[in-house]
Amino acid sequence: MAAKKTKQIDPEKVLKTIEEQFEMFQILNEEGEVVNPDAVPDLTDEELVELMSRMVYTRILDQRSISLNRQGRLGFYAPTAGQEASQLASHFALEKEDFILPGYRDVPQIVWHGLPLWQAFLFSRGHFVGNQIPEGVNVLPPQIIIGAQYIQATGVALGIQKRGTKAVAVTYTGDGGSSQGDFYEGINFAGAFNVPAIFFVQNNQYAISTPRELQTSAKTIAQKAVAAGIPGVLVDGMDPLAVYAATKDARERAVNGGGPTLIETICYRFGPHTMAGDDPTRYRTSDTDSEWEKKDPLVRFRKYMEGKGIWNEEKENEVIERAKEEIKEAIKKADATPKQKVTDLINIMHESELPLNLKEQLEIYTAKESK
Ligand SMILES: Cc1ncc(C[n+]2csc(CCOP(=O)(O)OP(=O)(O)O)c2C)c(N)n1
Repeated sequence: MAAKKTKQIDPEKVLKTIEEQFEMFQILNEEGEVVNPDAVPDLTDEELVELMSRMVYTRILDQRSISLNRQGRLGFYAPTAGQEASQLASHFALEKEDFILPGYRDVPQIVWHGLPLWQAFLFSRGHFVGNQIPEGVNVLPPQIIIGAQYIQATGVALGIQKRGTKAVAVTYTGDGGSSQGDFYEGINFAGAFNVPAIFFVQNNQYAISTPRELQTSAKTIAQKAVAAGIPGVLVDGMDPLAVYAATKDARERAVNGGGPTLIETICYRFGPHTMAGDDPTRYRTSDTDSEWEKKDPLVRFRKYMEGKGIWNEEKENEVIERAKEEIKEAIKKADATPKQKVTDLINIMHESELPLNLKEQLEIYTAKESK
């Protein structure tokens, strides 16, 4: 018997239709010109100056951190140059009561959210004081397990929802992180419970040496939001105004009961993956580097700000000098922190009574350390 004819669905057409919706949102082009006037966010000149100052400061922090690492004065460090718009303009759209769940490269956001810089340096050294977040600073320590912070962010957002506070949980991972199971579980659960969360994928083109093209055959990472039933946005991550506007919009939606958003920021890290020894020249060409250097978020924003008459070399130098001074003080304070001891690690683990085996170890190490 001949098969009954059913109406044919064209899955390829469905996919294409979805992909076509994900155009990259941009406000400032590479020349710092406004290409999307209706979308320019409502920021005062003072706020624009503050955002530019933070971006310049963070570039200096990156340069200083790299050289401190080379001198053996910092431990783990993941460079941030190139990602300032993605990191700082997104953070600029947040409020103090929002919670940030960073990845290891997202130290700038948590510092601007209130983690003292000297503690960030201690985090880099693997010192436990680096992870003792001051009361009232709503950040979690940087996550090393790729993608794990997505599930935790959903949990934090669920907590915010249950408390009924007007805040969001904001988390960041990379393009590589979007291949992890935790990524899908996090956004799916967040969608199912309609929690106030913003999920960032900073697509800096590489997961260490693995190019974005090998992570997924999806044309964009933002479109993965569709399967979770939540809004997804594709943003030029080298454009501070676009990143700010997209984040502000997602935050508004979240605090007003509209649920989570996935935001993919297209960006590039100018430096190596970390200071632990990868050599980007083995997986990227200098032509690719130069193409992305033209998109540098600092250059683009500087042009825009100078065009408005609210930024100049003198202002920039002031920020650079202030950054250098504060970094010097912060590293001094980190140096002055007593070295961590084995007994510290045991003592900070348990609030209540220690289990027997740890009690024994505590005695052994207390004796050793007192010698
Ligand atoms: C679960 C897990 N698998 C593997 C690693 C090792 N690892 C460290 S960084 C990294 C690449 C992450 O790339 P991406 O998510 O794109 O972030 P980026 O470093 O580019 O910001 C990997 C695989 C890890 N830390 N955790």
